Order: sequence, then structure tokens, then C-alpha cells
Amino acid sequence: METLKIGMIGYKFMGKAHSHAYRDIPLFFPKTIRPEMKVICGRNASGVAEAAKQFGWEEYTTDWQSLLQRDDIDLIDINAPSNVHKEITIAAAQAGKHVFCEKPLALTLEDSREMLEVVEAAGVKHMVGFNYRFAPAVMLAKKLIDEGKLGDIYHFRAWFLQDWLVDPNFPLAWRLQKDIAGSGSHGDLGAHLIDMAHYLIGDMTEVIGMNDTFIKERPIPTNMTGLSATGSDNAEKGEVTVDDATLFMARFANGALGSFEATRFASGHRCTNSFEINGSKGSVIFDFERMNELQVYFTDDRDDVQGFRRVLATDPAHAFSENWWPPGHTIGYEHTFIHEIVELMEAFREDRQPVPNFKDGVKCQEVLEAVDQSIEKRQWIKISDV
Ligand code: SOE
Repeated sequence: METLKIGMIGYKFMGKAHSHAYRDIPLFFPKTIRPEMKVICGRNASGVAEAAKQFGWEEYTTDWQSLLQRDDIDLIDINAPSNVHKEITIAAAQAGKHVFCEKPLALTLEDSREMLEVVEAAGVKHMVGFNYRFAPAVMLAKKLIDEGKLGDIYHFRAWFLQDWLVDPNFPLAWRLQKDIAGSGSHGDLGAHLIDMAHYLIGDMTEVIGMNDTFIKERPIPTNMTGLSATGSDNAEKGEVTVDDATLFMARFANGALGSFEATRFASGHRCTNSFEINGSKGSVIFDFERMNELQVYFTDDRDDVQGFRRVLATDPAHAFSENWWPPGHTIGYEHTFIHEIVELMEAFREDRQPVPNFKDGVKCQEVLEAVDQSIEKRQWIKISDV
């Protein structure tokens, strides 16, 4: 197989990120399978037509069902809002298409489990879009942990802070409606932290959380919306049905303790997606806003140079970096998607499932659900009980 023919559903923020990745792969990763940008699909004919032209798709359509029936499509990329993930995934897998779906996989744990069952029964490849794993500095943290360089892991603390909802007049976007988004900061931002924890530390055994919705009603949008939408003075308001912030604590199977904070109300933080890991032999700190760097500390460094050092993860020794620029020439947000889709292409070349796949999506959803149950019941919840 030399090429993979893509049909993509959704054309906004993630649609652009994925399209950009498909375009860049032949240029920077010529040895992997080449994605063919066949058809882009969306509900609004003029919007999707414009996106097709701008992003470089061969064709566009507004009919996702007919897209799934085409013989010249191998994989369906779903980056439309979360409430349509399940229906499209199931129909795509049953039509024999491989599926790449944005996170969170589904509105509920139950739905995500059903999606996993269907893709497994259909024997197709499946991937879920946790892109931050693919920052080379994060992959360096993973390597150090796997090599035992940090020793026994005691702490994983993670925080994903944004501030785009601080303005009470920010409109009631789809991301604030439970029936479309599933949850708020929890599923949107917390899901990334949970996946990062699974990738770096391993399984969690139990969790306890708390959340709040600080602004309970917002103006109904008249014409929107992206994250950059500004305040609306529409007098008509609607109820916010998701969490604005969710915090939780966790125990990991390996004995480590975890703390997680996801919020859209951290004034001044645009996209602070960070973690710190402390082990018996050292620590690492990652901050997405400085995504090329990993702060590294080793307990056995000489006494007179003890302290965190800044490692720039852009050398050929770092994951994916040989395909980019000379050392020190940094990469950005869009590269996490390129690396993620290279992994998807490599899975086809090597005939295996990509990672992270729907099993990882379900594992994430289990923790999301356990945290929600713990908030409702005001008690610790075991992951094995959800
Ligand atoms: C919005 O909060 C958002 O774009 C998320 O939906 C993404 O998953 C995250 O990567 C950045 O923030």
C-alpha cells in the first residue's frame, strides 16, 4: 500500500489541523504511506466548499452517509463535534472503513465501549486523537521513565489551563452544551491530561474529584463560533450545561499519586497544558506553551550542578526530529498532529493498530466517568467499578 485515501468529516479547527498534517506528510515524511486528500465533508455547503479549496481537498460533500459508501475511500477522519462521533464511527466501520476519531471518543463511557466493540468486530484500524503525546519533549519524558532514569514514580501532577470563558458574555458555544460536547473542561482538556497520565505513568485505580460551573447562563450565539469569539450582547440567554472547571486526585496502579486540574477560567493562561513528574531518581516538567523543552532533574548529578536543566528536544536523538529542521530550529502545535498522523500511516505500513487507539479512548472515558461519579456521590470511585 503506497497511499491511503482519506474522507474527512468536519472542517473547522481540527479539520484544519488534520488537513495541514495530511499535506505536510509527503514533504517531511516521504518514507511513510502518503495520505490522499480525497473528500472533505461538512453540513454547510459554502463553508465546506471554501475549506476544500483552502485546505487542498479534491472534492467536498455535505452527505456523510454517501461518503462512507464510496469505494475510493479507505479511512474516515471524524473531527466534527463529539455528539456525532458514535453514529459516524459505527456506520463507517460497518462500511469497512478505517476510523480516525478526535477526542473525547464519545459523549459517554457506554457509547465509547460500543464504538470499540464495533470497530473490533469490523476488523478495521482505529485511532483516537490525543495529539499532545506526540510532542518530542513528551516522548523524551516517556523514554526517561521507561529507562528507569527517574526511578520509582511518586507524583504525577498535571494542569490544563485556558481562559477563553472568563468573559461572562462569551456566547453559549457548542462546547458549553452537554448534549453536543458531553462535558466541559473535563472532556475537552482533562481528557488530554488523562491520556498523558496513561501514556507516561500507566493505569489509575481510583479517583475523587470536584467541579463547578461558574457562569450558569450565557448569551445565545447569533452567529458563531470559534474559541476566539468575542462577547455577545444578545439579551437572550441559555443555560450552560457543562463544567467550567474540573479537578481530581488519583491513585495509580504503580503506587504514584496524581493530581489533575482542567479549567477554562484561568485568567492569563491561553493554553497551559503542563505536567510535572517526580521520581526517586529525578523529575521532569513539561509546559506545552514551551513545547520544545523538557525540564529535567537527576538526583545523582554532582552536588555543585544540582538543579533542573532545560533540554531542547530538537536533536536527531529526539523522536521525529530528524525529519524536521537542524537542531534548535523549533517546531509547533501543528507538528503534534503531523506526528500523530505519521503514527497512523505507519500503522498501515506495518499492518498493526495505531496508538493511541479506541482502547486508549475508552480507558480515558472510564476515568472521565469515574470522576463524574465521584463528584456526584462525593466519594472515591474505583476505575474497575465504572
Ligand atoms: C479547546 O479548549 C481546545 O481546542 C481543545 O478542544 C483541544 O483539544 C485542546 O488541544 C486545545 O484546546
